[in-house]
Amino acid sequence: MNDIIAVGLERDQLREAERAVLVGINRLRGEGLRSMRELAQLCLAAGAIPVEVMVQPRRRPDPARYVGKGKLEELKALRLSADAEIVLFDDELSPVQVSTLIDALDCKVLDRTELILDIFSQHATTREGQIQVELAQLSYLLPRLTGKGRMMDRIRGGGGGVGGGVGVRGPGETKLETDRRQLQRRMSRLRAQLEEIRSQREVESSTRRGSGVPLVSLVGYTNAGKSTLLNALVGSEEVKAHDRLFETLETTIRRAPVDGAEVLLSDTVGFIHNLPEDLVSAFMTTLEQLHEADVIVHVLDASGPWVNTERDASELILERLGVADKPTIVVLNKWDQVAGTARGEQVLMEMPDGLPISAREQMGLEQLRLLIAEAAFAHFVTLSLHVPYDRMDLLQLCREGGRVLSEEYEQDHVAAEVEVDGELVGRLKAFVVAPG
Ligand SMILES: Nc1nc2c(ncn2[C@@H]2O[C@H](COP(=O)(O)OP(=O)(O)OP(=O)(O)O)[C@@H](O)[C@H]2O)c(=O)[nH]1
Ligand SMILES: [Mg+2]
Repeated sequence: MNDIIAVGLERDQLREAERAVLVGINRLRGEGLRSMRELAQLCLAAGAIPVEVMVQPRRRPDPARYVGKGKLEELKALRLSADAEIVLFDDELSPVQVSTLIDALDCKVLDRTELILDIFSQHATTREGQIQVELAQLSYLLPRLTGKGRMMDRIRGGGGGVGGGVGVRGPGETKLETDRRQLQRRMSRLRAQLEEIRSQREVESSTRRGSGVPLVSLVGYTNAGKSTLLNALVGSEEVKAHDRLFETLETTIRRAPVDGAEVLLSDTVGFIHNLPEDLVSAFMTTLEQLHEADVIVHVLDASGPWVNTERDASELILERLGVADKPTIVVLNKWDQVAGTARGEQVLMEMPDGLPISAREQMGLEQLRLLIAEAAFAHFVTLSLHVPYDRMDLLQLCREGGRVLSEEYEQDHVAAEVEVDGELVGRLKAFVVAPG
């Protein structure tokens, strides 16, 4: 695990971090390994250190204990010898499983969904993000509040004392102790607040639509390099990029130059395999602007061994969001890592539709800009204009909402070729000349 640990946590975080044993079952050959590696990365992103891994080959989890009876004994010993405060399970656990596991292991027991929720709550910075995370946490907890207080045991971590740590952030104890009805009231209040933020966003987006600037959305598996790519295309360090899962939670929109024009570029929350249902609905708002995207850029980490699986998982989510039909450009990012290797060749053969780029090394970005411009302005019309010098404002409008392909300054007008759409076409009518 050392290679993973080295990249995830800062030095001072390492000292205080809790230690975790990771547990999973290997349903299909190989798939278990991928999933466990991802669980280790999630663990690091949440601020804990994976110290031991246990994988039991079986078709499905045991309904009462997740693993088999003998394996649970082994796990107990492993947790003690590894001196770990947390045992992390790779699937969502049922209340019965949680109860049995806490009794047997006498430590903090967390599942994959809680881990993701924990990371989200650490990374949410805007009010909207925080509300969404709290909503997701509450809807995860609600069906699990069975009255036996097991949930609290689990959060407190068996007899392990209180205090901060993984899986404890978020709604907090006092809120959990209140009854279901109060939780539900809290949830409807949060939904109302979200609704308000959403209507505000409606206003903003209709202003944007009026401006006619195409919206290009970067999507893809978490850690694929979306934020790095946004920064590279915008030409500044706008968004934090970090080798950590779910670094970005909130949507950022920036203007970016492409081949003689500008587009709006948006960065979004990363996708992950088995995205918990609660989170899918909670983050719908964030992902909703994908419906408005004119073009989607699907960013893949071509250097990782799981590029196919990650592409499938992301495409599934795009389908569920109802945006799979939009014009999509697939980019094979981190190409600097695989250029000229057999691995690179294989990826190219399997994904001939992918454009190899490196966001970090700024390779292939010119071609990507061309592809984006082509897709974003596909429905625009090209006009040849003679614009009088006292109507230069019109050319400015073309620049903002479309593209100025050429301009020549002549005696009493500017001869320009522009690409525009919408109402701008009508406003330019008086100045259109026959081409040539
Ligand atoms: N070698 C290499 N590394 C890259 C490239 N692009 C991004 N990275 C690295 O990959 C890691 C993740 O990059 P991010 O841009 O944060 O990824 P993201 O898709 O925004 O991730 P989330 O916001 O967590 O979903 C960072 O350590 C980047 O430096 C690239 O072209 N080549
Ligand atoms: Mg990001």
